[in-house]
Amino acid sequence: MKKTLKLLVFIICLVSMLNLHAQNKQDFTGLQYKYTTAKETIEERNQRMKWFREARFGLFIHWGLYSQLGGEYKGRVSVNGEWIQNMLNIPTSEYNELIKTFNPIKYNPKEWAQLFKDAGLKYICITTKHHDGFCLWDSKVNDDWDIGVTPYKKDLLAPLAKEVRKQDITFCIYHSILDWHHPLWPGTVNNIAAGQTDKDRYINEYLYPQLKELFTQYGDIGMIWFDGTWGGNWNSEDGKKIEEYTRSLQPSVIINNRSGYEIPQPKYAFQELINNRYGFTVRGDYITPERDVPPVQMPGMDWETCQTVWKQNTWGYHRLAPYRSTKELLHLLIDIVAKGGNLLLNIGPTAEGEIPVQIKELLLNIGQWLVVNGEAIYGTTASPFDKLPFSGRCTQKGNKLYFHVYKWPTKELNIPLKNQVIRAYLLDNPQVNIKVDRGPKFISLKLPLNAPDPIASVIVVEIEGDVIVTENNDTSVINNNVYKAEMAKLIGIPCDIKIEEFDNFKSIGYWTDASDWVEWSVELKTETEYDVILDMACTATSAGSKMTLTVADKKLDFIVPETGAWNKFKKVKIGKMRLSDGKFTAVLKAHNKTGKAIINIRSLIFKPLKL
Ligand code: H79
Repeated sequence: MKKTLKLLVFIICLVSMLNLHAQNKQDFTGLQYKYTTAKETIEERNQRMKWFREARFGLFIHWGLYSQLGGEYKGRVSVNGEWIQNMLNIPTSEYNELIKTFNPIKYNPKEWAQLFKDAGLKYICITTKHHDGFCLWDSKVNDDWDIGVTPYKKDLLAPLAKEVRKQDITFCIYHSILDWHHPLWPGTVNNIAAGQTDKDRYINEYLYPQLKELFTQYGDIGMIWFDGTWGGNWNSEDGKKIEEYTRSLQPSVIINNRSGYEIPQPKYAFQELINNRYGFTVRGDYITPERDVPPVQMPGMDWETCQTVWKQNTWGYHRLAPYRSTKELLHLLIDIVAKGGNLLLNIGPTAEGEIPVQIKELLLNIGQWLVVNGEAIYGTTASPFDKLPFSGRCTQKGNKLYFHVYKWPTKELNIPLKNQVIRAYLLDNPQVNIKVDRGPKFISLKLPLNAPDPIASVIVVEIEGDVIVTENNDTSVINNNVYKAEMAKLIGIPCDIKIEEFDNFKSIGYWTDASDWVEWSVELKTETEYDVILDMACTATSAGSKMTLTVADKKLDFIVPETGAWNKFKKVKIGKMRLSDGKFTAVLKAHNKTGKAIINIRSLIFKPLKL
């Protein structure tokens, strides 16, 4: 039975991979507009989306009864703070007690708003209600499970909306459609409240009236982040209706993709990488990859990655979870913006209403960087480069290219750019021009000795005309027959292989099951003999697995060599192949696994030999 299931999954995977050409970008222009429930012209849509597209950096706030537990209950720990009722199977009668003790007396929305301003945030999105159903405002259609019943009593949303708007920050709301507390919610798996469930009554008597309260009592809402349409028999029609209802309350509101309204799904050029990744389904006004950054740019698609400050999957406050570093979060923001998306960075205040000091520090560090470098983030668009020959990212605005340099070069910085350069300078010192030399492929910037910023230093290059990238970005290979990790199809039942990233390069990793394999669509321009090279890494203890590369009817067997470490990549020649020109599939399979994993791969390269 298990075997049949696996086979079925495998066939479905294969079918979904047909007709896909690996490429770096895919244009989605017009797609979301075509299926939107908003009645508007494309110009009106662009106008409505404008603030969101320019904002680039928002804050997610998860706050509720669960914040009191901080991930711990009666000596047991849940990885996830806001799911604790479900994760630790806390009896409803016990969880209900939390309403008697929620009293955020230290809540100071004015101070919060100041902190958010200092962090450089452009919008905030707060959980008005999470899956446990507790409401942060005193709802008229709820008399047992909202802030009005707690010792605190006062509405938490209005003062926050007011204070953040004073700081020019857009107020947005999160709202869970599923509700573990409400007896009418028809969710099966997660419905902790026992009752005579009735979806239509839940929608009409509870969900919609609550949305009406939120959209009529709190001024202009920038965006609503629906979540949790699973567990019940919520369907596309319900999704369409809730979008239409929401838009009828405030036509300019931006709606995320979790309303549940199904629109025809586009085939992504990199489908194999995003299959089943959470939040990629195209619905609403923009897509919401959760804890995940799309592997490449998606021009024409509005998107926002949400990620939490904690190193583990907790969104609500957690007492024990370690925090991410400033560097990690800044690089995350820069990477996202360089791909054309937004970052919605999540924090969880304590039940007393305090923002943990570690979070304050992270936010202020990011804010300090943005004071100097915000110009290179806000209102910018994605990088024109597929790849840069240094560790860093690029964003652009008008005739300015912003290079966010992670590793400061010891000599010059080379950029594969054809345009005339008007001038180049450091963003933290615009008065001083940087000397620019021009080579055949690159412009070369003579940088000062020391990096202005240890995490990311921004160099501005002002250019003439539309940006023109030098064709061949990769200097190491003739003919550009480089098949990168992100272009590979990862295959298995299920597939353990994943794409990871070291030093700014994507690589194939987690190849822990010898029955999984990878494939590339290869197109060769010349019939000749090729050196076949793998840019690869493997530890000494794992080296030695036997592999075969098959291209057309040619086979190449080799033993995986060691490079010293899983992140120490070397270009290794695995052999020669005589191949004709044309389109092929290059299939790389393993025969065995001698250590923890088989191999890590950045690229497969066919280097034509001179005749
Ligand atoms: O609000 C945050 C999550 O609680 C919510 N979306 C973000 C923004 C979310 N709800 N459900 N899911 C995400 C997907 C389901 C995840 C689960 Fe689990 C996996 C539920 C149980 C296992 C993650 C890990 C949540 C609890 C443990």
